[in-house]
Amino acid sequence: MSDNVSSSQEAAIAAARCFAIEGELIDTEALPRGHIHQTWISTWTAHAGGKQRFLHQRINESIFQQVGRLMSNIELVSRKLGQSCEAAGYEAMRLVPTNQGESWCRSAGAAWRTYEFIENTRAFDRCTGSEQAHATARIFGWFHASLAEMDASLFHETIPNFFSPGHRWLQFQTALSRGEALAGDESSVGRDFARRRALAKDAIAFAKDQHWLIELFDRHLSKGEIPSRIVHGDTKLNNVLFDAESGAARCVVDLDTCMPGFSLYDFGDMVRFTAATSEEDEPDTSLAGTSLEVYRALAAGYLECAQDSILPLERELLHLAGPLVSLLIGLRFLTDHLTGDTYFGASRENQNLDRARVQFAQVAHMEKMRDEMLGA
Ligand code: GN1
Ligand code: MG
Repeated sequence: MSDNVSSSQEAAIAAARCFAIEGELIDTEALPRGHIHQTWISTWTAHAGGKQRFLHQRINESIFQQVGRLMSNIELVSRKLGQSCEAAGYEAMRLVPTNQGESWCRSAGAAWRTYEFIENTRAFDRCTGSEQAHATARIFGWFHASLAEMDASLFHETIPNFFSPGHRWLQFQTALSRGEALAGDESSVGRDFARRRALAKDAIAFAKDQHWLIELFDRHLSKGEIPSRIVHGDTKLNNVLFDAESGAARCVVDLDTCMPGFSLYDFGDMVRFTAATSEEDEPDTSLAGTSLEVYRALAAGYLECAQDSILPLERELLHLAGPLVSLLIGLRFLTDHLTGDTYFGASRENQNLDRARVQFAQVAHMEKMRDEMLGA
């Protein structure tokens, strides 16, 4: 074990001990998951003689700069879901309080939180078929319905403009123009940007062609025609835990981006990830696209739960939600590629560019299937 790994393991053990967990700590192991936080699982002896596991997360404070606000949103959502999950046949994430009764703590300078580990479940990075897609859309539909009556003013916008299409476009434009200013600069930063931009020429051109989608949604959002609602904000298939035996959807996880947004964002994010025909970072873009069959199952499942609570305009734009969110996430990956992989990080060369190209290939594929998606 390298020094780095063992010291981060020690940090996780020290943090785990700050939470109100009874029993003896037996083991701690890292769980490599998500792009943002560092996650660990600890195992403890339980009173009844068995074992109990917990999930500890070191919160990424360069992204979530106000941890108190982030955790306040999560407390509100998990409490509310806890009240309605049993009747719906689902479970809710359960936060473990610190020894002082708080929802998070600082340990050796870092911010940590702990959840009870939900046993006997599986998460999927790729969808197994229509049935699973339908169950995914239903659990997120239930999630929306459960939060629909909450007072949005209680929530904090933990990452400003997170859902704003115009803001994502501006971030992309800013990255490009900052790079233009460096053009001809012989420093290593200037050369690196020029190299990254040259590699991404096709993706940059594609993004520019799709600006109309951003304008369309921005127009409706700014006029309030698409209403603000509490959303999940990261409705990827792998943020649903499925029962390891029955395969039924059991729990929605990753409540980090629960805040005021718009429902079509969540539906679109479900489409861009669950209906994807490739991995999110597939280097061979000929494999990237969107499955119409999975899209149909998502639309049916979502409408079963949300039909009565969405406006006619939201229903009308449903088929464009997938293209919009693929474009937005693609723009974010591309921006990260252009600015040196500082947000999502990259474990290999050009990973963020590959991620952007996959999203854009999905946008192009959905454009070809627009009539079929409209009819779903
Ligand atoms: C990030 O880390 P993870 O996988 O939960 C990101 C989402 C993106 C997603 C793309 C806070 O989520 O917005 O859709 O990557 N989360 C944040 O895979 O930026
Ligand atoms: Mg997430």
